[in-house]
Amino acid sequence: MRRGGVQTRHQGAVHAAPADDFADAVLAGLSKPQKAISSQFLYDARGSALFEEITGLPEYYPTRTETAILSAYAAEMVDGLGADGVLVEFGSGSSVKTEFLLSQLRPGVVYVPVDVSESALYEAAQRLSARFPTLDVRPVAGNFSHPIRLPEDLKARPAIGFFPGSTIGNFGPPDAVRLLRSFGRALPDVSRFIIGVDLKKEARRLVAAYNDREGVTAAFNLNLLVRINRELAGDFDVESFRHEAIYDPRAGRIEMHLVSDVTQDVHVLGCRFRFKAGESIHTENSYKYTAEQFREMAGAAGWHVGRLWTDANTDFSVHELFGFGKG
Ligand code: SAH
Ligand code: AVI
Repeated sequence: MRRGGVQTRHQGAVHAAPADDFADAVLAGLSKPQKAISSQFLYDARGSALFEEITGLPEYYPTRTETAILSAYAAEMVDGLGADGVLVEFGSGSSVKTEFLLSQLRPGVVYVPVDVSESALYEAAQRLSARFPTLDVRPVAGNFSHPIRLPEDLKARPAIGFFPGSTIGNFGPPDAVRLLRSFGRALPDVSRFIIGVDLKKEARRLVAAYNDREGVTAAFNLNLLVRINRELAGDFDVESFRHEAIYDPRAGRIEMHLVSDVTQDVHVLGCRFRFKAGESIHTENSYKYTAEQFREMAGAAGWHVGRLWTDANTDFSVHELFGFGKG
């Protein structure tokens, strides 16, 4: 590992991207015929901690598989990025995987983690600053679906964008293309982009990954109701809802739902919402793409496709893309 003598710096997170309003999203989402709340709201402090627990579960293969790919090929992935380089990570969470890339980078590099979860951002920034004393960490708190503006002094520097975890899978094809295009605009011209994408596989393994035996994914999903009760004066009887994860083979996605066991009324910010027994709130999609499908989407978003790294079992893929300027 190469480290120099520059002082580590990380200030508080910059709110460069507006966070979506939780209250608006919940009130609008519970008013739809199929109740739905965007998965970005699963990540309060408890949700981020539960997600970290998920990453260690035996059924949840994506994290360990992608980690193995990154640890084997990190040097190739960041080769050529010099001391004036910038690493921008979208949905950085705990930034654990990032350490593989950072270990290969030179002193002077700036790391910009972007995440909606402030607790995850701060914890990661502190850990990374301790481990990489020369790293300049500049956290950005906010929704990466909104246009992200890099700090002025970084705009013209060589950059690598990093989007691991198959978080792109939480977006269906049209939204995924929009997001990839917007990341291209956020990054300086002629950037490289490294992105992890979970691959299609048999339904049984997928369903197990989102329905673990210990019930951690259930707790992660149900925590959304706990968050609504706490932050939005909700009165969800959390015990009367259950976690459900189903695979829709036609859409090629896992859907997470919170299903009401009984007919009941729930109140949020003084508004009443009726649930029939068996009715659900749709809380997350997790699309599984083939490598070819993903490359097509990346091309449609204006990226040029580069190298592809996978594990021996082809469970997970990490793609290299090249940027195009500000088109
Ligand atoms: N990159 C990490 C974490 C993946 S979990 C890994 O690979 O393990 C998804 C992360 O994206 C969470 O930290 C969550 O807070 C963040 N996230 C989800 N939706 C987001 C959004 N719309 N804007 C910004 N961050 C988001
Ligand atoms: C962050 N995202 C890609 C995870 C996924 O697999 O869709 C979130 C998750 N949901 C349930 N388990 C993990």
